[in-house]
Amino acid sequence: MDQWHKSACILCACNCGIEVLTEDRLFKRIRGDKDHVASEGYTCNKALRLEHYQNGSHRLASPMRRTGDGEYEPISWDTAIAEIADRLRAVRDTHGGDKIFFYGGGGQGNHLGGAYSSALLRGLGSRYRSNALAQEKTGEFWVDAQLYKGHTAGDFEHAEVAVFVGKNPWQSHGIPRARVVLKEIARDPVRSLIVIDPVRTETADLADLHLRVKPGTDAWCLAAMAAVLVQEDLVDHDFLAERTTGFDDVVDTLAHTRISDFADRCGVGEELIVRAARRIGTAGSVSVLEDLGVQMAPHSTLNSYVNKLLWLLTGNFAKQGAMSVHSWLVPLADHDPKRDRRTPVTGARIIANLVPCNVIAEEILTDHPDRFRAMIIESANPSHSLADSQRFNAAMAALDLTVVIDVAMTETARRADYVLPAASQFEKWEATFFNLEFPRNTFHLRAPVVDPLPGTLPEAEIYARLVRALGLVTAEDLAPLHEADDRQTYAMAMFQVLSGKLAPLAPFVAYETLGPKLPDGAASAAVLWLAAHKCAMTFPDAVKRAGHADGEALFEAILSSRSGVPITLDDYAGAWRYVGTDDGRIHLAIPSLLDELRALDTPQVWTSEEFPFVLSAGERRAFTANTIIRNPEWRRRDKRGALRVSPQDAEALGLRDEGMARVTTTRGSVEAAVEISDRMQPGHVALPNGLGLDYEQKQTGASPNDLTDAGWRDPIAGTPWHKHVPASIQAVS
Ligand SMILES: Nc1nc2c(c(=O)[nH]1)N[C@H]1C(S)=C(S)[C@@H](COP(=O)(O)OP(=O)(O)OC[C@H]3O[C@@H](n4cnc5c(=O)[nH]c(N)nc54)[C@H](O)[C@@H]3O)O[C@H]1N2
Ligand SMILES: Nc1nc2c(c(=O)[nH]1)N[C@H]1C(S)=C(S)[C@@H](COP(=O)(O)OP(=O)(O)OC[C@H]3O[C@@H](n4cnc5c(=O)[nH]c(N)nc54)[C@H](O)[C@@H]3O)O[C@H]1N2
Ligand code: SF4
Ligand SMILES: [Mo]
Repeated sequence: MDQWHKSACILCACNCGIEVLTEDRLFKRIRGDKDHVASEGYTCNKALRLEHYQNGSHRLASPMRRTGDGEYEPISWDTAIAEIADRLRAVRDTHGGDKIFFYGGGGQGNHLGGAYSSALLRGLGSRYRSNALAQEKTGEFWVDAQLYKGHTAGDFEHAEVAVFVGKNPWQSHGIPRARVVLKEIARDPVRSLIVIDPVRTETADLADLHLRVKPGTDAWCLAAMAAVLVQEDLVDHDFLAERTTGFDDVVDTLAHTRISDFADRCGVGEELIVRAARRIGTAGSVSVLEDLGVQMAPHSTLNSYVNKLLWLLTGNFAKQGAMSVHSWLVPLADHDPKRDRRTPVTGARIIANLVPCNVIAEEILTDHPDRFRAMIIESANPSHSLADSQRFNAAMAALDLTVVIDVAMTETARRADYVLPAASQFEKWEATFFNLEFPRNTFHLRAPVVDPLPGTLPEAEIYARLVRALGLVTAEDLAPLHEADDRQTYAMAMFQVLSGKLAPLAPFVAYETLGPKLPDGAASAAVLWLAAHKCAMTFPDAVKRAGHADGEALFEAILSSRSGVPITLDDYAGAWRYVGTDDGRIHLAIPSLLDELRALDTPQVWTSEEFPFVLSAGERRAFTANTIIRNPEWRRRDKRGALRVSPQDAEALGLRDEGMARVTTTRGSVEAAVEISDRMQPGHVALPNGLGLDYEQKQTGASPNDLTDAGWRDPIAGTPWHKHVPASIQAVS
């Protein structure tokens, strides 16, 4: 029978609430959920096409074992679990559990299952993991950890001035109800929208001030803006004196910056830079969001730092319309700058507990005794999404064991020893930990929309079966929790677990003992019971203000609400409570980055005679969604994933609209359809992300990481410079 079911869109970190009208297993119609706690009915064009994720020939319905090069045979779940457990045990016993590497743990919509992976891995003695955050956000996390030990959110809903740096929220979102909020700001004569982007994006079209930098030169642009604030004394002296340290060191560096030279370097008129800085320096409130345009380009970590100085120097923190540090249900990142962990082979810095994506292959393709020997990959497609696909594939082939857990036979799955089919995000209890808002932070636990595709399992059950097969927990360990017949006794028994040797396996313990008692088959939600209690203990007042008496009440609210719930509520000044520094102040001086800032006096260029163009490899567009939807039919426009080129370059190169071009870099060469676009500036070309996927044996578009080099990365965080790949372009006749 036809029925509407509440769920959420899984195509970007906003996870807008949706309602799905099903007919059998088909998604007949999709609309925004007006009751949703964060999105309030909003969706963009992409959510309506989720049928192409849910159903299609890409779906896996049986565990598979590799029999030869690219050949697989279906096997039963029992066989798969027994064999994988044996082979994990063998790696642990021969080389040590720390040689088992984990990649993924959730994409844009599915983090609940990943919460159980840590139980399996820590139970095996594994210590190293990574995911996509370590190719985009770890530089920013590192800066955050020095400045205030927390993660920030902007209040764009109320900001007088909204600034987007290397970010195109019209297409990529990243803030709730992005298009509505952008239009409101653009319409309001009192408010201003500032965009820093080499491309005239849809967001830039709405901007009051578009600082159209030359690609890769944001460090000069941002430094010039910060220098205007200092040199024209547009800083907030009271805020800086009362709430921060290190201001003098920042002034020492920026007082002498030659603003007009820096303006020349980044190709933005000095007058425009001064206007933008003055607008920020005199506004009642400013919110700023940076993203891949600066995080995946030269000076990435420095860009994050100087960008944050713009709002810190002007005191735009912990007030309406400005920036704040926010709460967590489950932290995405771990902010302890004192712990300097390094990877075992290359000695790369581990930030937020994540190995930089760009060194993973190097950690494996070596005869170093500490190299990784096995990899479990879940909810990620690193053969496609990591820099230098060829090298990552070679690394997979060099491992003793590779296991992929996915809904689809992806580029990565096709290289694994075992492939385990997961139930889709609409076939199980699911959630994300992208809960990044302030002053009201929210969480949404989704119930299944349809039954699991036969043959698939939710991740929580897959990890639990492996833990059981490995005998990491005994029946005796679980007995006291099984026996507890009310939540209070249960909590006491769990407290014992958390203070003993089984603590790392707590999510599994909760799944086994609390899971079966949860209503409607919501066993996978058991880990949220732990998270809710931890959240209520860490932020008791904010949780109470959100309407939950304690952790138990928070958990019950999460479990029973189908449109999400507020988890914490603060007043704006309350943002200071989330600042994690010992003295409660913001530490403005980061000496190594101030050195890098001073070194900007020396010009830098990354293109060459051989590779004269800057390629942005992986742009977000109206119909891209990482590699979450594989069927090319979902794309209403830009079906082939065009290479966008300026009219001037097209003419010089003899390129035709809809014709083909060859793009070549130090690492490879691809062909792509051409779109001539006056949004691009000369010398800059862009390919979309998520293209180059196989569907029914046919590949559509070019795969950006056939072109990228893992060595082309940030020196501090190891994050790739995908938005700035030197390339050459030729017309293909
Ligand atoms: N439609 C869609 N939305 C998505 C996704 C998707 O696949 N499709 N993916 C989601 C994910 S995982 C993420 S991380 C976000 C990313 O979201 P964004 O960071 O907004 O996405 P991009 O389009 O990769 O890059 C943003 C902008 O950087 C600009 N840029 C390129 N080079 C430079 C430069 O040198 N300087 C500056 N200042 N800008 C530059 C590009 O022109 C582009 O407008 O999007 C999320 N949302
Ligand atoms: N060149 C270049 N490379 C890039 C980028 C770029 O801009 N340029 N962007 C980078 C960024 S920001 C990101 S976030 C990454 C994204 O790349 P990845 O982190 O690799 O993730 P996705 O492409 O989102 O793939 C998600 C996978 O999860 C699977 N999946 C979907 N639902 C489920 C489920 O319920 N269970 C399981 N087990 N699997 C599921 C999908 O089939 C898919 O294989 O790409 C990065 N790579
Ligand atoms: S892709 Fe669109 S509808 Fe889906 S979560 Fe993101 S903004 Fe919302
Ligand atoms: Mo991302």
